[in-house]
Amino acid sequence: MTIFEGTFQLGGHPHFAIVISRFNDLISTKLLEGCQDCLRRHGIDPTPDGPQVDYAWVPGSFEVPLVAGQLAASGRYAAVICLGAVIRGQTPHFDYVAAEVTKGIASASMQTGVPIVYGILTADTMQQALERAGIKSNKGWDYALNAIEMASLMEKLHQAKPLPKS
Ligand code: INI
Repeated sequence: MTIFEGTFQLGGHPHFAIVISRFNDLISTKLLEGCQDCLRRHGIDPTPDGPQVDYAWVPGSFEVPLVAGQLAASGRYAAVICLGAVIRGQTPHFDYVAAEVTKGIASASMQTGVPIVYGILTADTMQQALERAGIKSNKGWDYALNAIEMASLMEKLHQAKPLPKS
């Protein structure tokens, strides 16, 4: 039987899109830096005026799934990476935004068949978010790595020959 597994070296010049939420941009811009650093070190040119990565900025995480879904449906990208931060406040707003962005990204990925990486940090405090966006580690790096692995895996699945009819 076949074992399908993604790698971290992509052939050709695959295109990626990154959707970034401006809300809590102290965090999302740090995630973006980590994400770009990982792409660059895996041979993908992340420069905004370059040929390989397109960027879309949205007001908040709630708006991320719509834009990520449209980009994925365009068929132009090997993967779409979503970056944002939802931080708990004094009201239930956090729960609504976190739930919708999570469901929305999963649903857009399932509907389009394109990997859409869930790079939305959810944290109880700004301190927790900062620790994951550069102080201790930078999850943006991991999100880019997930995108590369999924792009590679999906390419292998697409190339697999259909099974013979029994
Ligand atoms: N958007 C975020 O990205 N993070 C948050 O923590 C957040 N909170 O808590 O309010 C947030 N709200 C804005 C929301 O994403 C929409 O942009 C807004 O509701 C307009 O649709």
